[in-house]
Amino acid sequence: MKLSLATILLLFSTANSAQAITVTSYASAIYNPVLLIDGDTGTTFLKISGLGSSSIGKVNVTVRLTKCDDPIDASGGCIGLGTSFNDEISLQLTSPMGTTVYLINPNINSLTGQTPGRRAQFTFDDDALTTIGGNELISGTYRPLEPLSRFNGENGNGDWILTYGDKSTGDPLSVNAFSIKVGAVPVP
Ligand SMILES: [Ca+2]
Repeated sequence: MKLSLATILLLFSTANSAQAITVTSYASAIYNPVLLIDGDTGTTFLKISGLGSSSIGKVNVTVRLTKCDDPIDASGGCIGLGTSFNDEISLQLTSPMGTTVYLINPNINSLTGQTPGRRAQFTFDDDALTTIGGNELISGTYRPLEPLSRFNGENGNGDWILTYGDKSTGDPLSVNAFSIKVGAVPVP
């Protein structure tokens, strides 16, 4: 087999990457009825297994939610059609070893929405270009407020806890679905 210089360089680069993911585990849940909260916080979790003794090298998390004017129906649809107060939303992810990362912190990088609410799906990835902002819930991939790389080096097997919050009474938040992908690298 004849390898071009570019191919050889790519192979060299891959072989020498300290963060080369060798095993990945995924877990997901859909909530029906949705997890509904207003002026409070709640938690849910997903169990990750199969990573052996490898240590975390990359985490992605996806949350599908609805933020509405009152009320939200059991499937996460908006019945209320008024303003949604998206700046009430907070999301945190806690690893099995107890490290917590803010994905959205309404006291720091809040959404500002006074637009009619909706359902949206947010994927959080350290490699994304932008954090969540603005006054609408727009599905997409965003950089979390705090880096998910804080989990790197930990063992990722166990319960990953999503803490979802809605900081003021009136106009609820619902979590419709939650998934997590954990990539791991060999322990040096
Ligand atoms: Ca509320």
